[in-house]
Amino acid sequence: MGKIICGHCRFENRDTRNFCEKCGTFLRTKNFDKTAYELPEVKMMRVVENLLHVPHEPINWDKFIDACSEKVERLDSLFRIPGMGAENNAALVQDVKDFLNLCRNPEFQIAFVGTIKTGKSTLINALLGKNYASMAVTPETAALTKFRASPRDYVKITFYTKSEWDKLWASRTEGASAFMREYEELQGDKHKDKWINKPPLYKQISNDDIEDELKIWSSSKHAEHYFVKEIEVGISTLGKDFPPQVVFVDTPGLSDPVAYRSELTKEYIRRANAVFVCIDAQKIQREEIETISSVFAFSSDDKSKVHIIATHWDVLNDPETDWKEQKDYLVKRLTGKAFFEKREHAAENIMHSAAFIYNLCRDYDSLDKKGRIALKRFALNFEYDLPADLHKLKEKTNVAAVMKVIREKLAANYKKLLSREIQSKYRNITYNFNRVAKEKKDLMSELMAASSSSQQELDRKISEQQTKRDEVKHSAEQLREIIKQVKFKTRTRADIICGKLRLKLSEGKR
Ligand SMILES: Nc1nc2c(ncn2[C@@H]2O[C@H](COP(=O)(O)OP(=O)(O)OP(=O)(O)O)[C@@H](O)[C@H]2O)c(=O)[nH]1
Ligand SMILES: [Mg+2]
Repeated sequence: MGKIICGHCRFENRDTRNFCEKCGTFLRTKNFDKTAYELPEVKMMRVVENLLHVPHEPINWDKFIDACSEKVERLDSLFRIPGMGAENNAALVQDVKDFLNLCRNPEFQIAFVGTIKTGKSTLINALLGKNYASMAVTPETAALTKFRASPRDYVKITFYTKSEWDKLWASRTEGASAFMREYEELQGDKHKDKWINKPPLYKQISNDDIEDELKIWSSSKHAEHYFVKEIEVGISTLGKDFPPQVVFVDTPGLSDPVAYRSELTKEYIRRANAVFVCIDAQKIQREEIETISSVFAFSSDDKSKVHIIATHWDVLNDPETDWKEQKDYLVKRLTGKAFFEKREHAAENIMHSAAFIYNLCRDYDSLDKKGRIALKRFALNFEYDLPADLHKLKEKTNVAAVMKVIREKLAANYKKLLSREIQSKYRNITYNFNRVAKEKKDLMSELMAASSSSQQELDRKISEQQTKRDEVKHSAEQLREIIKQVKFKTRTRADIICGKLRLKLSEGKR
C-alpha cells in the first residue's frame, strides 16, 4: 500500500486518504499548480491590462528621452497599484514625478537684464514675433515676466505671500522715496489685501489680448503690479522653429530701490541658463559697465552664459562705423579675470541690435505714418528703398543673429546637457525600481519585464496568464469534486457508524 506524506506536518498517510490524518491538510496537491494558486492572478491580469493602456505624453524634442519617459510612465503606473511598492517609497515616487516633469517641460531660461529703458522688452518682442511686453517710454516692466511656447495662450500671475511682502516692505532703501510716492499716488494700500497671499491667478485668453492683460499686472502704472511676484505668459503662435524649451524672462531693473525685488532678479540671473545684458549703444558708460560687472559676479559658475546686447544700434550717428569702434572698446574692456576669459569669447558674445527697427519691418503692412517715417529715415542710411529692401533692412537689425545664437548655440547645447542629466536620472530611477522589484521578488520582476515588452510579448503574457487561470479553474473544479466525494464518503461512513450505533442501542434496550 502506498503512502502520502503531508506537505504541512510530514505525517505519513495511507494513500487512500484525501486529508492528513494528523493535521487535516489537503493531501492531493500534486495536480494543483502551486505558484498559479498563490499568484494574485486577477491582479496580474489587471496590471497587464493597465500596462497596455498607460497613456504616453510624447516628448517631441528628443527621441531617446521620449523612449525613456515612456518606460518610466509604465513603471510608474505599475508602481502605483496598491501593494506594489509606492506606499513605502515616497522618495522614488517624487523622483519619478520630477523626472517626467523634466522630460515634459524642459526649460532653458534666458534672462534679459539691464538698467531701465535699455530696450529689454523691445528685444524680447522682436524675438517672440509680436509686441506682447509693454515698451512705453516711461519705466515700464515692473514685474518679472516669463514667456514660453504653449498650445494655448494664457497668463498666470503669482502674488507675494504675506511674509514675502513683509520682507519686501522692510527692504526699501533710502532711494525708495519715488517708489513710496508712486505707491501712495496709486493708493497701493487699498489694493493690498485683495492680492497679498492670493493663490496664482490663471487666465486663458486670446493671443490678441495678451498685451493689454500684461499691462494690468506688470506696468508700473497699475497698483496691482506691486503685489505681483511673477507673471508667466503662454504663447500659442510662436513659430515651429522657436525652440520649445526656451523661456524668455523679462526682468525689472537691477537697481531697484526695493532691495527684495532686485534680489529676486539677481536670483534669477544666478539660476538662468543664459543672461542677455541689454545696454544702450548710445551711452556705454560707467553705469553700464557696472551692471555688466554685477551680472558676471552672479554668473561666476559659468561666465560664458553672459551675452551683451548693445541696443539702439540704429540711433548711432553712423551705425556701422561707430559700432565697430564701440565693440572694439567693449571687447577690450570686458576681457579679463572678472569678465570673459578670452578675447574671442568676448567678441562672440557681444552683439548689437536694433529691435525697434526690426519690429517696424515686421509690422510694415499695418504701420501708421509715424512708424513708416521712422523706418524710411533709417533706410536712408543704407540707401535702401521700401518696401523692396525690407528684408535687407531687417537683416541689418541683427535680431536674426541674436535668435541664431539662442537656437543654435544655446538651445542646442542645452539639449545635450539636459539629455545627459535625464539619462543619469533615468539610470537612477530604473536602478531603484529594480531594487523595489527585488523586494517584490518574482511577481514584480515579471511585471517589470512586461513593462518593456512589445505588444506581442504582452499579448503572449496575457494568454499565458489566461492559461494559468484556466488551470486554476480546472484545479478548483477538481478540488470541489474531491470535497464532494469526501463529504459523500464521510456521510456514508457516518451513516454506517450511526446505523451500527443505533443497532447497538436497540440491542441494549432489548
Ligand atoms: N530706436 C530704437 N529705439 C529702441 C530700441 N530698443 C528700444 N527702443 C525704445 O526704447 C524705449 C524703451 O524700450 P523698452 O523695450 O521698453 O525698454 P525696457 O528696458 O524694457 O524698459 P523698462 O522695462 O522700463 O526697464 C522704447 O521707447 C523703445 O521703443 C532700438 O533698438 N532702437
Ligand atoms: Mg521692459
